[in-house]
Amino acid sequence: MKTLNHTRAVQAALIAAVIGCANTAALADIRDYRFELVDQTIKAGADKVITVRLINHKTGKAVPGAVIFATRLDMAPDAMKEMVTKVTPVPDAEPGIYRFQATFSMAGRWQLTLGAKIQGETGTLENKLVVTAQP
Ligand SMILES: [Cu+2]
Repeated sequence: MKTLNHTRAVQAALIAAVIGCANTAALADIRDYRFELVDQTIKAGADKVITVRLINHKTGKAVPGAVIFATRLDMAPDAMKEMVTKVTPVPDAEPGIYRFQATFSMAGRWQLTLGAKIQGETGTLENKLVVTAQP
């Protein structure tokens, strides 16, 4: 009886390990996605629109319907992390395309941080993109 219980415990541990692996695999899926800048540069000034594309880089397909819940735009790439500008989402025109309006008060490199949830995927996508504002 003791041996049987022991075997069961080992089986339970193995099942737990397998489930653990499955969870890791699901979390890894979120890494198949990324945002890409449609234009690497933008004109400095008020109310400029940044356009990004969300793709699954395994399939190469555009991904519509992502819920973007965190955005930040700052000049961290030019050592001005404290220089932050407000980011306003603009309703997306085409599937897989996401637009954000912001004021680029200064020429230089700006880092856009996006947090997103993707339909059917566990976990959160976090992406940082660097856009250059030109004078
Ligand atoms: Cu600056």
